[in-house]
Amino acid sequence: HVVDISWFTESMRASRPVAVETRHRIQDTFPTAATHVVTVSQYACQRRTTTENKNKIFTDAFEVLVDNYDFNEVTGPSLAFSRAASVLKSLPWTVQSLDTTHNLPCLGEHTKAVMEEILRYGRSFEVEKILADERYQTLKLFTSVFGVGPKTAEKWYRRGLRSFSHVLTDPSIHLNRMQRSGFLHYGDISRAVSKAEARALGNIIDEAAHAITPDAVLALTGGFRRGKEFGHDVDFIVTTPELGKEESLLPIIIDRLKQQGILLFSDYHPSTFDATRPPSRSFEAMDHFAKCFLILRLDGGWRAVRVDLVSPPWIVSPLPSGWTGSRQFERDLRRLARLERRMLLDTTPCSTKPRYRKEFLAAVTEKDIFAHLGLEYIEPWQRNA
Ligand code: DCT
Ligand code: MG
Repeated sequence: HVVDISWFTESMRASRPVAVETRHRIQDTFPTAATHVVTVSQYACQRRTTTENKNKIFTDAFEVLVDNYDFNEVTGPSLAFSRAASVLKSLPWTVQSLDTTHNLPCLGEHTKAVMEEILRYGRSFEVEKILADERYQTLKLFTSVFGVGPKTAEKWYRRGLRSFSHVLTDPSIHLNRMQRSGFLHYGDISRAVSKAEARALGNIIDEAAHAITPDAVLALTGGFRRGKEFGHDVDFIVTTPELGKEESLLPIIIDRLKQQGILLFSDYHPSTFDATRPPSRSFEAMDHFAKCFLILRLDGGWRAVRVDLVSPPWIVSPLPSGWTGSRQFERDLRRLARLERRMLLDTTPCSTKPRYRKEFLAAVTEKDIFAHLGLEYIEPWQRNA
């Protein structure tokens, strides 16, 4: 009864051949001499990745490199190390020798050199050098504040600021509302949120949504839907089958939370949904639905928690598809659709591009979306890429 068109696909001319999927074979020699062949796809959406990461020693190092490249706005190597980390996270075995990685996708020369160092010395000197770098440390510190992105962090760094007290006492620095809340609740919101806390927040928001309409539907999404024990925030989708009513859900929920005295911060963005916009080709395309970024006070061992709510129209999705993540999983779904299937995956349903023959494939469930893309269904708990 529900039509999920949140993952709009647009197929090109029917005559165009569909690119052949690139698959890589690896010899899995772990743990005994008994060898069996496993194929590992270069796309995260064709791999099953649980929360159990057997190669954390490598992926932690890669993440430092990714952050550092991002701070320097170097996108190629940043993506390369993100992809490499994601491939290693999907392995059910720990890499103990580079010999076992020959046929794994996405591991380039630089990646392998870092892995070699870690295998040999237990650490990477390149990573250690970055960790000791003042600019890296400062940008890492500043971007850990809610509302402070790499641009702002860089600006502060260039002004010679190196610590929170520098920022907070500098008369020339004007903090916006989000940053003020970020500093005010820094201790609390930089502490991980537990599953039990996520559940407690779910009850509060569910109650607020149901007070508006008994038909409201609330679904947990983001990392907690993927089975993570902890998160940096709690993500929810909230909607209702009454057409158009979803527009008013978030403002009323926010108002109610305020009345209850538990709203510490709210940044509401109304829907910017525009049917004339072509689907986005961007990796990072966010959807255009009404959403809000909140800080709520959770009772019982008082603490502040970051909460994101998104409210798409019912027809688009009561299903938590695009917001489930992981980020790399979503990126690779789009990349595979575009490069291997000649389709565009997007949350906005219209393209005016004349060269393309428009054909929208409706999906009722998340499973339909995978099926349209010719993919095996990957459970949310297997999407921790
Ligand atoms: N998302 C995305 N692209 C981004 C950011 C987010 O596709 N650049 C999607 C995927 C996950 C979802 O939004 C929620 O984002 P986060 O809360 O940042 O991620 P998370 O996986 O829930 O991780 P955490 O546990 O740290 O909150
Ligand atoms: Mg999250």
